[in-house]
Amino acid sequence: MEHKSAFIAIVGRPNAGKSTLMNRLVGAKVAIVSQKPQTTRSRISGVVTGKDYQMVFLDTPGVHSPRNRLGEYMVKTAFDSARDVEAILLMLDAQRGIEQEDMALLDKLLKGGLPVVAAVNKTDAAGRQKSLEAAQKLKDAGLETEPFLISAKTGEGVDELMASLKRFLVPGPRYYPDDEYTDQPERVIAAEMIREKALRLLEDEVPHGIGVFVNSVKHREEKNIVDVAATIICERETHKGIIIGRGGKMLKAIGTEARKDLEMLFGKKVFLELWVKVEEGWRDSTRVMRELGYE
Ligand SMILES: Nc1nc2c(ncn2[C@@H]2O[C@H](COP(=O)(O)OP(=O)(O)OP(=O)(O)O)[C@@H](O)[C@H]2O)c(=O)[nH]1
Ligand SMILES: [Mg+2]
Repeated sequence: MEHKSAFIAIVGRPNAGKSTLMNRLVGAKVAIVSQKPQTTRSRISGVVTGKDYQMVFLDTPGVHSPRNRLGEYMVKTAFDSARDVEAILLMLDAQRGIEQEDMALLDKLLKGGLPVVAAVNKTDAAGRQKSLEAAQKLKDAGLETEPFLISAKTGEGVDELMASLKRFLVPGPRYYPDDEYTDQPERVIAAEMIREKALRLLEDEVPHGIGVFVNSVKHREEKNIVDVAATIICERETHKGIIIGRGGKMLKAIGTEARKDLEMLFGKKVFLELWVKVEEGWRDSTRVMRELGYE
C-alpha cells in the first residue's frame, strides 16, 4: 500500500474550540485550552498516524482584529498556516452563532481556492436548532460541502468528521516518527502548560498580557526528578501583584496546577520554580516576543 499524508489547518475565531478538537483528534494534550479567547498564540502541529497514512493537523491562533504586535503575529500565523495545506477546517461556535466576522473569514478562505470544510462546534451547548441554523447560514454564504455538527468536548460527530477528512490524503511520506504527536519541543510545551494555568486562574485583563518563558529544565541524574525554572512575564507592576497574590497564594496555585501537568509530561517528579517579571507593554516589543518564541 502506498503511504499517504495530508496537512489540515484548523482555523477559526478565538474560542471556537480549535485546540479542544485538535487534542481530541490526536488523543493527547498537544495544545492548551482555556475559556478565554486568544489562548493559542502560535501554530501547533498535532499528528495522527495510521497504518498507511499520517494526518498533520495545524492548530492556529483565533482570527481577530489585532490590537498589538502580538495580535498581528497571531493572525498572520493563522493565515500563513492555512496555505500549503490539503484542506482547511473552519471551526465555528454554534453557541455564539455565526457572526459577521465568521462570514468574512469564510469568504476569505473560500477565495483562497483550497478546500474548506466547516465544523459547527459546541452543539452540546447550543442545541440542535441553533446548530442547524448555523450550518444553514454557512451554506447560504457559498460553502458547498455540508458542515459537520460536532462537539469537540463530548466527541459527538468527531469520528464522522475525521473519516471525511481522510479524503484529502495524497501520496506522501510520514512526516513524523510513529510515536511523535507534535512538533513542539518539551520546553515550549512546559511553558504552555504554565500559561494555561495562569489563564485559567487569573481574571480580567491580566491573563492576556502574560507570557511564559522556561529558563531551564534539568533532569537530575539517577533520581527520577526534573527541576524546571520558569518566568511569568506580565505587563504591569499591578499585574505582578495579582499574579503573585496575597502571601504568594496565586503563584502557588498556578505552580501546583502546572506541576501536575508537567509531571505527566516528563513522567517524573517535578520541582517547579516560578518567577514573575514585568515587561511594560511587551506585546508590542519585538525583543520580548522573540524571547517568548513569537517571531
Ligand atoms: N460546551 C462546549 N465547550 C467547548 C467545546 N469545545 C471547546 N469548548 C470550550 O470552549 C473554550 C475554548 O476552547 P479552545 O479549544 O481553547 O478554543 P480555541 O478555538 O482553540 O481558542 P483560541 O486558541 O483562543 O483561538 C474552552 O473553555 C473549551 O472547553 C464544545 O464542543 N462544547
Ligand atoms: Mg486554541
